[in-house]
Amino acid sequence: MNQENKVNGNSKNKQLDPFRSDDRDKHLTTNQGLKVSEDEFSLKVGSRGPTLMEDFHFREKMTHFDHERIPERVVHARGYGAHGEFELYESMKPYTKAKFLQNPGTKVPVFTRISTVAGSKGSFDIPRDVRGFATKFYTEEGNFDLVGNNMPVFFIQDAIKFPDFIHAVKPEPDTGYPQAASAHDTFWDFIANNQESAHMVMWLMSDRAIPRSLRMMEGFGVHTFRFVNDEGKAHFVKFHWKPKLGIHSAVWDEAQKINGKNPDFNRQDIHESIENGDYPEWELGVQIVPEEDEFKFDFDVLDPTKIWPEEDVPVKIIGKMTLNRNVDNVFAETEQVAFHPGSVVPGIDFSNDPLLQGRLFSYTDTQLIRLGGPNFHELPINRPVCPFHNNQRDGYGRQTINIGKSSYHNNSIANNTPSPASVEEGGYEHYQEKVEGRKIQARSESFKDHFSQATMFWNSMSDVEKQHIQDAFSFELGMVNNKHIRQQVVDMIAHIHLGLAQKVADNVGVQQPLTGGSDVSKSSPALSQMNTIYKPDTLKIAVVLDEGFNDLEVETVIQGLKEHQTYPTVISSKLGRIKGENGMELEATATFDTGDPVLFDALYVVGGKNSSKDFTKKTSYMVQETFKHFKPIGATGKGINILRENGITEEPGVITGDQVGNFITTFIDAVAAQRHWNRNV
Ligand code: HDD
Repeated sequence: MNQENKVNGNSKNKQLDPFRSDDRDKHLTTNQGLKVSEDEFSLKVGSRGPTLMEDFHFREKMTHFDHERIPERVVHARGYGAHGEFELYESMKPYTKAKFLQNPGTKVPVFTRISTVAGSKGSFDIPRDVRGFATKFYTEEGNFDLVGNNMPVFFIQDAIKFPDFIHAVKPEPDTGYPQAASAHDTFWDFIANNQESAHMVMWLMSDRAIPRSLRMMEGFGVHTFRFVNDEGKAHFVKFHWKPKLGIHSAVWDEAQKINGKNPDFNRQDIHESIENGDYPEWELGVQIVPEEDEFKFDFDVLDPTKIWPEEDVPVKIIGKMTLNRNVDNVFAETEQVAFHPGSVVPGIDFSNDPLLQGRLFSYTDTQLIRLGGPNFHELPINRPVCPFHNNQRDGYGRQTINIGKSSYHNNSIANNTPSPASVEEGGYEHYQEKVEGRKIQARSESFKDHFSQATMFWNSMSDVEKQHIQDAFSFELGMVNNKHIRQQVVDMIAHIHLGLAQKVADNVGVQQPLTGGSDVSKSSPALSQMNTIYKPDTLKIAVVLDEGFNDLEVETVIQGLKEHQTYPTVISSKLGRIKGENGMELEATATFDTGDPVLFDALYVVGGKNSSKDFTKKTSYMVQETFKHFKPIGATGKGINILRENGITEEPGVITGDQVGNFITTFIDAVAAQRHWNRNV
């Protein structure tokens, strides 16, 4: 743990401190504080006799253990959480009275949990899936939770369908599989029969669904919210998180392999980054639309299957979140944190998006069963940093000791306190939107165009991204047993793009749709990951070397790589010191077994003086895999021979060099580019 952070905690960390317990160098006690003298042998009648009920330490220890598990989240079960802070760059005063958005420079503590959606808690990190992106801002006016995803739209338009959708994507009920995968019959059956999902499915089939690093993906509040200023005027607003390292993804073959080689790949990456002081950062952006413009778009601003194209409504960057402290205890913090899109502060309000409206019910309800009662707000991670007072009392696990006789309103014995605050005193007032209508259960006409933005998404992709989407559809539908479902989905894709539907149809053995297509020609360049930020910072480079390597050269290269903020790892046939030709030693911290190429962002091949056949064979495997996944490869000295043997020296993103200085510069450029798509793979 970074000591500076541990010591100079923000207000949330200071609040958490009294709850932290360091058991090191202490005596073992029972929960009653009694010192325990024996923790290996239960109390028995003679050393070979039966155990006695009287052994209170045994009973307490075992009972606690028996009750250690709580239900996992019904969705978003697998998550990684970290603390940090949000700093405001630009005042939002014209739009919202939220205090933490008034004065540039204001900092508030945050806790962010990033999750996969469909898989169980023990599943793997890079399934093809949406990522949850939930942030709790601990503000002086109470907690504001921005409970979003890494995709800006959703599968359904009304929350009443959420249980159906989740049932469809979770493992099938009669078999219990597949785990953490949408590539199966029930998911695609749902999609084909609920075509409002068309736009979201395009995102799910895109590279966005397989982020290489959680530090390199966007976040979105998805719904339209409202900002309300101190004059009571409202604007519609959408929230965005923009990663400072850009948006980068794995390729599918690589992702599948990572899930086997290191199922914790994403969480380990972000955990280690924070430990190394490479704090992940996202800028907060807002898109703001005046209420008067509500009907100026060719989509409904309340529809959660629609984006506001950034070229039409620019994203204004207003602040930055930095995650700078890992949790001390995953259960106490990451598992027990309870988010709720309904946790807002004065100046932030909801829209009538029917998905958002339904979510406002679901989150407290789910915490009641997951966290076992109504007092989960008292758990240290969930407490606001400002005081809270009300007449709610009792319930399982209650911690607050409320003093006094009165626990009701109105009262006279406590001077009618706690008392509601006026708006001027900071009391939350719901936005007084005028709403009239009949009570009906129907989809608004303005929610019925399911395909235009799906086509816009397709139009916005580069050729490589289009190919990936086509491959993803082909893979996913290829896993669907029921031919009828495959046909239905392909017919649905035809409404997005006929050519895509026809190619997928060919790949999955169903009839090519002959009609369909779309006349939407609009595209939004901001949707393509190709137009992102490219930096070498924090990328991991495998350095493969053997005994007798050219140590002077390698030392300079490794030094150069470090100066460009990358992380070289020496890999060899065995762990430990490897000797260079001039006697210099380098420590191999991974072997060919533990350092699979899919776990690295780039490869630097050094080789050795008299490398064995086995070394060359294993290095060749690393070269081939790295090459196939379009990742940068560099080689110097004997390493160049190995690249030659693999016939790839002339390919894009493959850098060979005898002049070390030039080599470092060109290799780093190739590393920063991350993927070299125009290879002959
Ligand atoms: Fe949800 C968890 C995000 C629709 C019901 N959701 C959950 C989490 C995130 C989201 C990030 C994990 C929070 C954490 O890390 O603890 N959910 C979304 C987004 C949605 C969305 C961005 C659509 C725009 N969710 C949605 C609907 C419903 C729910 C329509 C139900 C009506 N979501 C839940 C839940 C969860 C949850 C069942 C499971 C665990 C939890 O709440 O705390 O209540």
